[in-house]
Amino acid sequence: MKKTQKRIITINDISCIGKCSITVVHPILSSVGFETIILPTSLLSFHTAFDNFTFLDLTNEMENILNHWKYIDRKADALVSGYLANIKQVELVKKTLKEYVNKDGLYILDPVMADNGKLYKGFPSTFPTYMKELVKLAHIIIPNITEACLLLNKEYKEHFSIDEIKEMSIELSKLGPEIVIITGVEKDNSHLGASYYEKKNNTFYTYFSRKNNKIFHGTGDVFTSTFVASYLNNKSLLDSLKIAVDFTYKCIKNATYLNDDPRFGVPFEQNIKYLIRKIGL
Ligand code: PXL
Repeated sequence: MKKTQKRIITINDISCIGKCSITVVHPILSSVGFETIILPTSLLSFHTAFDNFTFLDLTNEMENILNHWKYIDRKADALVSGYLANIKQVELVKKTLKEYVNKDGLYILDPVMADNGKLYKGFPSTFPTYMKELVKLAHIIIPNITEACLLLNKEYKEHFSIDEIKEMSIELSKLGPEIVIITGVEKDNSHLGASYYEKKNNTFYTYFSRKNNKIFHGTGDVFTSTFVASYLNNKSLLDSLKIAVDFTYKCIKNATYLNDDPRFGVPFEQNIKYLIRKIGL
């Protein structure tokens, strides 16, 4: 057993059915050896891509929890934030970072709010402006292309060239983050993957797997958590990018075999052993 254990706070919703957010991020980070502390933003019967769902906004309870955590000193090495229920929760993420993450801790922001050119149900059009506040504080951000466009006030279109993705990454890094990872990058209409831009050495890199025509829910969360699982286990940035792309692709491939409704997400659970091997644990 290792003598130290990294501790990560995850801020995300609990969607009871339709694997995404906490039900994806938490098991993946736990399975690679991290202690996870959860701060749930909302509780839903199904995620919002279903036609109907119940929605319990947990903002008040988040405030209670954050005020209560001060009674026990247990700061985290990293914060990973995802789906927020409203604008007020942006302030609560800032409070978590300030009060419960070590000074040299890492903030990884997945600015969950949109895909395929559209904001998710329930988000006001002003939401990206508030999300930008968190971009300024994050060390690493992991937007998809739609979210990157919204953060830059750039119009979304079906296709972006790799040069345009690089330009957007550089623009986003100017807002603050040291590393910008963009997901859902396409090559030749046959490959899908992600890119990273690292500010300190001005490097840009893309990595792809084959593209699957069916789109499954929750794959952004699978990508973010496998990236964090690798990077915080001291894999290089490039290796972490490759592991996250390959793992996500493998899960999508398995999901097509199961032939389930894509809204129920991908069977990442069946690939956890593969992830552990890839990370070299
Ligand atoms: O995976 C993104 C996500 C997370 N949480 C909820 C969602 C979505 C995307 O639709 O609805 C509740």
